[in-house]
Amino acid sequence: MRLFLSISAVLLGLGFLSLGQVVINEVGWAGTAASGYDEWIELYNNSPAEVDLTGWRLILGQREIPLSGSIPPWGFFLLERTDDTTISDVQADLIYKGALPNTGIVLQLVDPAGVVVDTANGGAKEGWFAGDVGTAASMERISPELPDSPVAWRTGTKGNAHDAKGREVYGTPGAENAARSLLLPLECSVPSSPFSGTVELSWEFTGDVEGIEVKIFVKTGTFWELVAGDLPPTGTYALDTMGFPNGKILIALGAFDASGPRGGVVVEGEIAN
Ligand SMILES: [Ca+2]
Ligand SMILES: [Ca+2]
Repeated sequence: MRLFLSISAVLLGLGFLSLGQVVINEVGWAGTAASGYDEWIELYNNSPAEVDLTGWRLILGQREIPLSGSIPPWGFFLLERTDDTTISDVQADLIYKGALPNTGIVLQLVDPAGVVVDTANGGAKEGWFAGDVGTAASMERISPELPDSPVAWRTGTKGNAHDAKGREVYGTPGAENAARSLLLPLECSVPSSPFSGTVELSWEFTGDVEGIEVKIFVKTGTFWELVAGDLPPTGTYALDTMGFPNGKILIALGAFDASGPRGGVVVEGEIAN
């Protein structure tokens, strides 16, 4: 049996992972040009219904931030660290305390029932999946439907917002991510789980695929591991599952240009060899 999807399709239960209503959409972990301490975080409501954030929490490593207020349908929620001048020309929805160290941490978004509905930077081996200290660039999710993984985040570019000293922010605090406009349509097929022996993945990225390299990552334990790179925009790959332990496996496949991913998919399955 083969499964097909486009990147916007929601096919829960078929192995292709998708996300809930509210996601961690952008992480300004490097601060701004004005100050490395001027960090910020953006949430996004990827649904047609307003979401009341009462009882929700955002966990930054060891620190827990209680959320309040609400996010409008298809709207953004901007958290600024310490004060509202971090992003000087966008009003914060919440001011928080706590650091996002350059060495990387995992962010978790928890709903009132205690369910972790999203993460950011989960399983990163070191540092952050994207973002840059030199330009104080953010880590932008390329699609609110793509689960946290090495194929889900791209480094922010110079946008319209300004920092505490009036300089342009590398990122899009409180506004649609620039990375989202770069998304390439994808068709992907994966055998149905459980997996055994060799699993054949096939994919086709369309659109402006000049310079695109496909990479495949696998997560069976704590960290994502790169298992293949330098693959063409349309291709197949035989993943040998014999080298992995039996149990849960996540497979992430992404189309990368020189600056980061421009589309991808995350598949969840079970290895039973
Ligand atoms: Ca502000
Ligand atoms: Ca944004």
